[in-house]
Amino acid sequence: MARKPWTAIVAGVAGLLLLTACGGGGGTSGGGALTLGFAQVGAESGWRTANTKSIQESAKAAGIELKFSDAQQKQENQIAAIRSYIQQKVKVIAFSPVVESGWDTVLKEAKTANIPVILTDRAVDSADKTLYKTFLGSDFVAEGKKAGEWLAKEFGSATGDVSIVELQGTTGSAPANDRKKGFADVIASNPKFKVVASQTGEFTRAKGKEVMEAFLKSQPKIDVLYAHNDDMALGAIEAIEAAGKVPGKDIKIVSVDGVRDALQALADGKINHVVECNPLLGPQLMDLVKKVAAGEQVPPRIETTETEFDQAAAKAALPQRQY
Ligand code: GZL
Repeated sequence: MARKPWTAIVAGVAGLLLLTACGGGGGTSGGGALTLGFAQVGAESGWRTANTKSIQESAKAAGIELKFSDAQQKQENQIAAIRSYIQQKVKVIAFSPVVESGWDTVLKEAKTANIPVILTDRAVDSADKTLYKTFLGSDFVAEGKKAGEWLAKEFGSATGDVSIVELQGTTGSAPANDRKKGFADVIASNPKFKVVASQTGEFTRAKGKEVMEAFLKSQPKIDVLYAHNDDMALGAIEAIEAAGKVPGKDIKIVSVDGVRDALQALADGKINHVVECNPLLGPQLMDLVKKVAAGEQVPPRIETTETEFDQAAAKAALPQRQY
């Protein structure tokens, strides 16, 4: 076999080193680790904090190099982060869309760059399902239905109208749209259930408290608060107590997420029912990232398993609650 001149061998090795240094065909760091760009919504709630921790810890455990950004609940920041990941030629992009609409342009840019995208937690309303590989998260309509079914049971024997106030999540977000729909579909079956006020509390304690203060001033009678997440319910409890009323008794409260502070309030009788929404998506996400990076087929939608809590279940769950 003809021996290669030593110059050809050196050039070949140099080329290989150069490719590796530049991340080869994209998607690996200098050390060869798979790179994931994750554009997070923000840090608005206890649920989001637990979700971020799960993603960061799982990436480390999976040996995946994580590039992470916090959009402070602004869509323009998430779009900028995704564009930055495209420029950096990451292997996979994942994100939790703060709102459902307005993603087609940037997702088409990722597709053009041959970077697969995974949706976690929240969905988008894009008609083009080829813009992302899969969705990993909860069925928010089912969560809203569970909250409605609890209310229907709790107030089934009530004679007069049941006045409900609703603290919605972030306007235009999938959890706000779907939790509102699921709840409304269930209570529509009984005309005595009346939503007398419904407004966004932006998934935060501070805004939930502020809006609940306004509800308490404007509504002559409030029997129930339906909060799209625990943080808004916990803020509302502060407003209810400041108004001299007893949360959990004068005003019954049903909430969604299942963070530790809400389960404690449930155990203390200040909240009456909590529907779980599981934030610990990290391990499943990393499995999906590796499969997608390898070009493997993945299911179009993967839903998380979750439960709901009454007071006894909350007391039982608290000692082991991770978040
Ligand atoms: C639901 C998630 C929601 C939580 C809120 O999957 O998107 O956003 O219910 C969080 O606590 O802010």
